[in-house]
Amino acid sequence: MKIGIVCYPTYGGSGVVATELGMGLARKGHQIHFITYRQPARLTHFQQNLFYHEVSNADYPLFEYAPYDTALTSKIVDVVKYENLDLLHVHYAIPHATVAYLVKKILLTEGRYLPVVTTLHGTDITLVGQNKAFAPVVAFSINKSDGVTAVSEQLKQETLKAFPIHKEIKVIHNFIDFQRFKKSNKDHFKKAIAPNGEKILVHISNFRKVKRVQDVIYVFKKLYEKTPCKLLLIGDGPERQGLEELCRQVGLCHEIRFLGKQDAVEELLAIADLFIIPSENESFGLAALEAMACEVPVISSNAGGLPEVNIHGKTGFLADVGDVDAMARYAWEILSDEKTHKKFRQNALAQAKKFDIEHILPQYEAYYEFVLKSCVY
Ligand code: GMT
Repeated sequence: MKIGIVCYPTYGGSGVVATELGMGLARKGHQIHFITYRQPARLTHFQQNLFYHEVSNADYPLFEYAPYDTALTSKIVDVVKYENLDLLHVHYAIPHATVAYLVKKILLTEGRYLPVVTTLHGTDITLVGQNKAFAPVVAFSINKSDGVTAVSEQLKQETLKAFPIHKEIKVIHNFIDFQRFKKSNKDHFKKAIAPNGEKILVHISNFRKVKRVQDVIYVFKKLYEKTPCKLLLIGDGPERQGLEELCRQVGLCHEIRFLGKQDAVEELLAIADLFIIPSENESFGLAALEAMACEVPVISSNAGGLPEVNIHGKTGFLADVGDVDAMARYAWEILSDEKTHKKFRQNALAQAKKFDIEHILPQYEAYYEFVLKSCVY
């Protein structure tokens, strides 16, 4: 198949999933065309069957906000016609599902039908999507897609609750590539970060409010009272400065390291003893899955789709949003006993295997076939 993929090219989860999906499909012989405003962060090497088309926006003095949606629409129309695409798969509803609708309408005037699949990722539904500034357009655009997928059952239910959707939503969970995410020996990193064998806790996110990174620090403080440990905070975002101040307030700057955005997160996960993700809302929690694939148990909140990934009492523990006491208790329960820790590590890996790209990719391929067959022209 010749497939166009539209996504945000950043480090965010939806861009990562879209890029990994495209790369996986290209390995299987499909021709994949990424259409974005910048080279996707994970698209770092030349690969057979993969193409990248950059959207350039027009600068004009009248525009206070240059109309990216229009530039993206024009670019997609051009790529579809020139590359003869069979299908367009857009990730994150805003504005991609809306742009896709416009693309379809333009191509129809030329007698061509382009099937569109939209994948809902999370904040496009749970946070920003429900803002009055976007909601009617989001609902309309989802309903106009030929196929709609959601990355968790919970996100599907939340979408149906929040919007008047009459389109069937297919759940296709996020996935993990075990070629890349697996436990490896990085003892030299471990020695550098925890020279006295301290336990290492890791959190990875975009440091937005919704991630509640302050809870990670509170949990860490409580754990530190019981055992020597280190905390690695990976990623960057709007909350970072406040978090650095919080570290100073709790007097733990020497034990907490802000590592910024990292490409090879699997190398840091290789030395982690525990992963923490206390989000207010999380449609899936790809970062937790990446940790589990590297045999790292997870302490998470029970928000959104996290219970579909992290299994309470098996791969880690779940607690109510903001319940840092429970999270710290659970962290200690896992880390205080070697045998328990090992069991949780094994369970985390076994659970991650359910989301192996090898199982999930064929679900997307089958869904594309289904959409192509069932399109009403
Ligand atoms: O987590 C973020 O803020 C980034 C966001 C995105 O759209 O890039 O992530 C969402 O999509 C990921 C991939 O499907 C999911 O794993 C994340 O759980 C989801 N984030 C939220 O729901 C907050």
